[in-house]
Amino acid sequence: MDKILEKLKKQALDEFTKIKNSQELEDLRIKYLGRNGELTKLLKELKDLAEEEKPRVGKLANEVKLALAEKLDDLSLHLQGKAKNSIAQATDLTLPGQPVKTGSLHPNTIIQYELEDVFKALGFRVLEGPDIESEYYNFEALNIPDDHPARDMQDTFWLTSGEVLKTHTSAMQVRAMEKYGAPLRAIFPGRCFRYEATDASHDSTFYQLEGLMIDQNISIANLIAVMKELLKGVFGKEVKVRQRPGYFPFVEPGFELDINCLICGGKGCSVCKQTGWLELLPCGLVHPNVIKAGGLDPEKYNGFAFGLGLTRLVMMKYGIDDIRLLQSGDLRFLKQF
Ligand code: FA5
Repeated sequence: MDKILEKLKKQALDEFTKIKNSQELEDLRIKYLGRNGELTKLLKELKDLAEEEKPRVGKLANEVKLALAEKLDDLSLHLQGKAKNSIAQATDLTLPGQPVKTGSLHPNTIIQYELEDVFKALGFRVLEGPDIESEYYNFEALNIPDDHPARDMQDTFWLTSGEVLKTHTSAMQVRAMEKYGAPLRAIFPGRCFRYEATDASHDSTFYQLEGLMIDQNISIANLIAVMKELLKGVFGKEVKVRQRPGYFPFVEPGFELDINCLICGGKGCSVCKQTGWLELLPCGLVHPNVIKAGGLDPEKYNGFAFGLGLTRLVMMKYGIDDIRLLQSGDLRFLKQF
């Protein structure tokens, strides 16, 4: 038995010298020390030895087992060290960094951030509202009761819960007054949803940026001054605009501010529906009923509001002739910004 053990030890240690990787190491561990390994089998035979032989041979067998296990552990550490070294060698920390491909801001976001800066400089705070809105804030609080024909002006996505996908950022007006009271200067950029047939200037999902100023003695002159500042901030130059009366139940009086179409220079195209003008900035003085819904006294406070078509403004700024490109997710389009 002594000779068999010595022979097995030598054979195993010889084989261990040829190990090149951790898989081979594991295979040899199983071959000699595994449950059915060669040494394990010999150990099982110890019980058949004569009683006086058992202690000596048992001790020797244990020494062989320990020697093999120790050698395998050493080899395992050696292999791990080699793996680490090869990674360290492959990474030369003195080399210059490789450029990482990054995304870029969506044109809508670029203009939204620019406008936020313009308005923050004018003392406006930036607020955001929910996309799923209650019927109350989207319509009723804005002086559009259930049976009012103005509800038909906006084709609405109704949810089975009775809520709506926000059709306009005006839905934030009363929420803001309730939360911040007066005086108040705030803008609410946000995504809007309408159940509309799409064309070059209409999408079912688009962005607006609402502005609201509530204080004492606010006039149309304040409104126009802010509108001019807004357009100057985006275009960096004077742009041709026209103002005409507009009807919205939540303002009185109400206006539409149209911008001369910058796609065709006012000659007429599919974006401006051949009129040379694009409806961009409806606005007006906040209706007393809306001020009341916001928890404020309309005898004391008044204000103006506007609902900028942010997506259309982006089109004008960058000369984009189809609104649908903006939500297309087409990288060839997006990479240009
Ligand atoms: C409104 O949504 C009012 N809440 C705006 C308002 C606010 C009026 C405050 C008075 C005071 P209107 O439905 O016209 O109004 O939409 C406002 C702007 O959003 C439009 O001028 C247009 O630029 C843009 N818009 C409307 N529908 C779409 C659409 N389907 N696709 C892209 N832009 C749209």
